[in-house]
Amino acid sequence: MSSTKQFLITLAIVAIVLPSVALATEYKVGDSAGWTIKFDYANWANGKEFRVGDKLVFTYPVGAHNVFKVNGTSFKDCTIPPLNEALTSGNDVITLATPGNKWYICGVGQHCAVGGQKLSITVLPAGLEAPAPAPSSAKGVVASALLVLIALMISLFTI
Ligand SMILES: *[C@@H]1O[C@H](CO)[C@@H](O)[C@H](O)[C@H]1NC(C)=O
Ligand SMILES: [Cu+2]
Repeated sequence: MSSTKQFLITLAIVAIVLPSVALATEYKVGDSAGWTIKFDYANWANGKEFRVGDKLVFTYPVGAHNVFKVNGTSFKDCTIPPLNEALTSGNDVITLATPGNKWYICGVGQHCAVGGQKLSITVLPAGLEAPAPAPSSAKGVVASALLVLIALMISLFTI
């Protein structure tokens, strides 16, 4: 096998493997406000594209808040799970492992029920095969570039 061909095969493999790594995004929940009460997390999540492999980072002063992953019913009703299920580090990183709807609430006092400290997101599958990303997003540009690269590889191989 020629070294050019080996190089192209290596590139093709990188192009296929890379997206799941390079395109992972870390979302700081609430941006500069962090994880707190009286913040519109529905509005914060609106328009964002969460994918498997992306991370959520909940930041707050230790003891002031916590994070529970709950189901849709508990989210709606602000039902607080047992305290030993809470994330409490003040810098809680959650890697989104599966597609679907995910719900997070704060279990301190009435923060969820009264303070609106609750986040609901929809996680999309990882990779390029999922619904087309918005063309303006950086992710979309990188993904498109990779698709072009892969198409180029295939055409080179068939010459
Ligand atoms: C949601 O979670 C609560 C508390 O863990 C549980 O009692 C309830 O059965 C769950 N509901 C569904 C629909 O899974
Ligand atoms: Cu709280």
